[in-house]
Amino acid sequence: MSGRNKVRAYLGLGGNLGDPQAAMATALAMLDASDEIAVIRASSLYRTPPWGLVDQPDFLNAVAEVETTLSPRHLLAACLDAELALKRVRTERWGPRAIDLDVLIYGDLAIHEDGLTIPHPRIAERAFVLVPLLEIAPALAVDGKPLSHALTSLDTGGIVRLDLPADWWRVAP
Ligand code: A4P
Ligand code: MG
Repeated sequence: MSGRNKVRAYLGLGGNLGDPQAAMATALAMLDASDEIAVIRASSLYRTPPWGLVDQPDFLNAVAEVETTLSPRHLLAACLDAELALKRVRTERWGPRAIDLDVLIYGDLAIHEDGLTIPHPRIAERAFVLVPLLEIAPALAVDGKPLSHALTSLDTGGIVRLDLPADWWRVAP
């Protein structure tokens, strides 16, 4: 990746069908293989109770910190390409999925466009995003507000950190 216009971004990963750990590892390896994206680090994997539509299996969730020369829209496109390559079947909203990739944060940009909202609008409502995000970026703030404050009002019960090596995502699944 060239040194020009590198932006730090955070991606949210989740899945609850098939082998989500393998799907997330493959997705991160695919993004990292692109010239325009470097995965700097990934959080631990967490087993999390389903949010939204609760009558479905537990999820695995993680967050990755990346550096990218892509625009926000192209970064989202790369995430959607990785999802499609992993043959995610799109069914009901908030329903079960093999892999879901969200662009949580892109530098300090705020974007409200058709099909693209950054920071991701529901970060502060979701312990399954905040717990892994704060693990790798404890001082992160959105709109000048530390995200660690948002976590204090959320229920983190049932969220379990998996005891895996830090480079779980580099391990060939
Ligand atoms: N889109 C706009 N902005 C963004 C962004 N910043 N990142 C658009 C990603 N996508 C963005 O996404 C719908 C469209 O949103 C995209 O095509 C893109 O153009 P989607 O992933 O198809 O829709 P979705 O995932 O069904 O809905 P949504 O609202 O994105 O849901 P989430 O946030 O993905 O939540 N419970 C636990 N424990 N863990 C989970 O991971 N995930 C969900 C799905 C529900 N419950 C969960 C979990
Ligand atoms: Mg999504």
